[in-house]
Amino acid sequence: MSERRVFSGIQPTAGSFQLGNYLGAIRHWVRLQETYQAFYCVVDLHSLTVPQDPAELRTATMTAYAQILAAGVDPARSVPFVQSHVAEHAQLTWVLQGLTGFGEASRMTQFKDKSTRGGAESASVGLFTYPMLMAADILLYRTHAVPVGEDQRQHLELTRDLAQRFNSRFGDTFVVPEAHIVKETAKILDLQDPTAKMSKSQPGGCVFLLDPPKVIAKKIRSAVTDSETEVRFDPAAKPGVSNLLTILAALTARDVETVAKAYQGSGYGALKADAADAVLAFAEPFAARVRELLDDPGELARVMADGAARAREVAAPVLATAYQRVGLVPAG
Ligand code: ATP
Ligand code: LTN
Repeated sequence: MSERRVFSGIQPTAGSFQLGNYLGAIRHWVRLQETYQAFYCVVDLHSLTVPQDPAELRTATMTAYAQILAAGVDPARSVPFVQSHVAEHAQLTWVLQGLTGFGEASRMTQFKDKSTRGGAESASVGLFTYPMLMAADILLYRTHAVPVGEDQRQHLELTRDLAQRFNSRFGDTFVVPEAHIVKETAKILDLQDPTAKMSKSQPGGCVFLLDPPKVIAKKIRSAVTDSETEVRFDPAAKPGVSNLLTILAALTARDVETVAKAYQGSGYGALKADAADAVLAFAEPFAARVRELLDDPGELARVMADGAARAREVAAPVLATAYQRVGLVPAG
């Protein structure tokens, strides 16, 4: 087994993962566990940065964990765990907050978007320090590669800056991680507004993998395209059609140009129908597996506890080193 590590996280903020989460991130998690020591985390602490309902958060965390396993993350080959089970994440965050500039944090576009959406006054301080918690997640495991979608690139840059800053002030402690962003599927677009990324917060154009098959198929068949009829991969001029081609190509392991050629002369209807079939071919067995896992909460809790214990084994000594390097006196 390689000594190189990957780390990634996903928020448990909705009942179901969306297609962009799967194609942009989790599909790559599954692949990377073959060649890396992999740590995959349901980042429940990140969900506390916006108002949340306690019962919903508990359910969403269990469901998110089950979805990671159902997607193919294998506890025998990787370490799937829940962020709040490993206290070191919150502890290292505090250290990193002291190293982050106020201006630097203010430039994070995700913070700017999310805080202006609900009115800047009502945004929490947690939303502002969210990227330092994410940096702590990554740095605690001396991570080399972080598979994420394009929207996380700026947070990764901040994580790299913080690692370098810490290392140069206090001595070599953290690995400076690389973003692992697969270009083809880095930004799956909203089906109703193909200029925006597919997002849980815009449910109209978002495919939730655990939705009933009919709902999923209808959303894909009613995807916004354009007023032409020609199927062509051209993200700038034809974002809607190109997005469907990207989805279909990724799910059938082909490249977009090959897929585009297959629809020359056949119009948008056939492309939409086949894209819907490809999504359902993945989503239906996926949902069945998630239900099976959730039907045995005792076993799920056991796998979770085992993941947390293995994560802590790596995180605890790294935190202890960081504490010691910044000058905190050990307790005993
Ligand atoms: P949403 O916008 O739906 O709330 P999110 O970014 O909050 O999504 P997370 O659970 O935080 O979702 O992210 C999980 C992973 O999915 C991240 O690596 C993120 O980059 C990726 N991701 C989210 N949306 C897309 C998308 N439309 N295309 C590609 N990757 C995506
Ligand atoms: N911020 C990410 C989720 C996330 C993450 C991480 C991703 C939290 N911690 C560590 C990669 C590595 C998001 O909103 N998608």
